[in-house]
Amino acid sequence: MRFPVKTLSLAVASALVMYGCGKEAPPPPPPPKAEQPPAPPPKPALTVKIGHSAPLTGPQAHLGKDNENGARLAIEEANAKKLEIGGAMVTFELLGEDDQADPKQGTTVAQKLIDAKVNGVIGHLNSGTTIPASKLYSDAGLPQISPSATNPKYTQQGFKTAFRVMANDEQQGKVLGDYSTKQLAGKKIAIVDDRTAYGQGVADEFEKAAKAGGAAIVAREFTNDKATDFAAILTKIKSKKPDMVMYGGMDAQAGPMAQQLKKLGVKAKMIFADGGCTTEFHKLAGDAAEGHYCSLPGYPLDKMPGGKGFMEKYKAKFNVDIQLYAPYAYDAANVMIDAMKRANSVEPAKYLAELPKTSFDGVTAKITFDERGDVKDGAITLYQAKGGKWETLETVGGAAPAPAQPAAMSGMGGMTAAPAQPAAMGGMSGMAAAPTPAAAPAAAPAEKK
Ligand code: ABU
Repeated sequence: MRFPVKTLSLAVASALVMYGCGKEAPPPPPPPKAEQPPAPPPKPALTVKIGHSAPLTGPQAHLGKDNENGARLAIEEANAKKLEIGGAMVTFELLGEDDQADPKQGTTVAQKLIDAKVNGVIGHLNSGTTIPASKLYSDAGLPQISPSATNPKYTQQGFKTAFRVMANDEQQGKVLGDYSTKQLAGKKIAIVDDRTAYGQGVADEFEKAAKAGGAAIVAREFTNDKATDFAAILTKIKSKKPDMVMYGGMDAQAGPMAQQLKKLGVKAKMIFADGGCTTEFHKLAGDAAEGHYCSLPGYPLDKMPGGKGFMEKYKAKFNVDIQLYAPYAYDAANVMIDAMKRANSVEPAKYLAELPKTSFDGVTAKITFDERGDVKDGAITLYQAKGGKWETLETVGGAAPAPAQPAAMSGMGGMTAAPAQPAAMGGMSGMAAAPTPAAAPAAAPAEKK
């Protein structure tokens, strides 16, 4: 098509006139986009296995499950916080094993956990399993924190890997012996133990303290941790006319023993340490529980900041009350995770170096360790069975807790310390004699030998 030159010139001219009359020029093309920095790659995910071992079958199954629940609660709370450790997003996984409270099974389970490449172990529940297992964990360089094993030998073997969060039986046996002779004026005392590392050990410590307090040990008998019939030994004991009967063992035996003592017409009061200081004792003994005594490491849980909060959380999650050691297992797991955070590593060798420097506000205590791995300044509280509950008598030793916060404020997570038991048992009407706290030392980090 051809246009006359004149027509074309007019069109160009009128276009120029239009732009010249204020019409916007088309926008300049956008500058080339600056390079965006690439999104950082997601943090790698890391699953960290924490082993747990306790009796989950047999007469102590209720206690073993309680321990496992305590450790599980700590781990689930840590997972909810989405922790980053050593550059990885860490998820903890609890590997729970049943050692049946049997020393041989304890070492089998220990080897199984080592083979499963757990990064640490919470357990075991019993001294009889904890002590032999501790050699395997030590050889494997694997940190172990027992919530409940109280035989002194556990931390006296020189293993850098062994820790516990509960005062031991040198302390507990002595407190029970002193209380029996001084407060209860025991003069003729019979002792029965279950021949376990715990039962025999605490009975031995009690015997030393009771003798030092001027009492005569009129009988020393033993049973085992599966027995329920004590007629033969209690009949012998009756003939010695004791004014007290000390039992070194667990609630599954202490309960029936109390019943059988009553049936035999023995008026002497029983006294025992933490293994019998449970709600289960009341269930098993029935009205024969009345008036007997027990002790438990730590302050009453409901007197500790964070204690009531823990009880409520535990009940809400598991729909059962605390049996005995769950708060200690909760603390033990939290102490292990805290050491990993401080080390910025979940590798056993690295966070093990942080464990002796622990200073952790647990629900059972402000947890720091001495040079052996025992909890420092462990308190012992005495209780008496009254009306189907354990009532607090007094607390000996330990640093006094700060006043308990209302449950709503006490929220877990950073918490402060507290002992477990009797509160869970429904008891704990008020704590009696405030301890004579040895001033809480400004803990220099313990050097594990
Ligand atoms: N603490 C008494 C029960 C556990 C144990 O040491 O065997």
